[in-house]
Amino acid sequence: EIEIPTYVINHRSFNSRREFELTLKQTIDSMDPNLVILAGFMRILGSDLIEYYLGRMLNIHPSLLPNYPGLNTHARVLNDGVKEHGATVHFVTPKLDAGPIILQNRIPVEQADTVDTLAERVHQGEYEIYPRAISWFAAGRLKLVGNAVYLDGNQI
Ligand code: NHR
Repeated sequence: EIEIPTYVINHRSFNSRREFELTLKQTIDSMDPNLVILAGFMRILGSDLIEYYLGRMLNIHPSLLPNYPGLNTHARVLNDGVKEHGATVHFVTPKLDAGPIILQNRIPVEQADTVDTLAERVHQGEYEIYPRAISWFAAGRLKLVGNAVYLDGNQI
């Protein structure tokens, strides 16, 4: 059994994004992490924080980036009638959902899909690719060099 320390930081208890992000940074750094992973994180982060964790912060986004950055991706995919959807693991950079891509999981969009059924299948794919990318990083196999992603020394 492992115990994972948990801290809750409510952005609504701060007067500015800057103050929220300072507390976020201090809290994260108190744990001296090798890697920071966003999971369902819904606040746009300022470039100071992003630059500070550059190359050691990942996000998983529910679309096949660069398609559908931002919010409400499943509804937008259904509305556009596109045939393929999925999830993307990427390094976080100041430009929203635009950081270098590490892994993607693709799923077909079915005629009968709703936002809920699509979200469920996208999630199943996320459970495969996020642990894979994280374990690559933990093993020292994954690196961000400039805007390029390297796995085992080879650019991907
Ligand atoms: N910050 C930076 N600088 N770069 C990225 O790539 C980021 C980021 C912060 C979060 C996750 C992202 C996603 O996976 C993420 C990537 C929230 C919004 C957003 O519009 C956009 C993208 C993502 C997460 N947030 C609103 C805001 O004003 C609030 C929305 C809400 O509360 O419902 O922060 O999609």
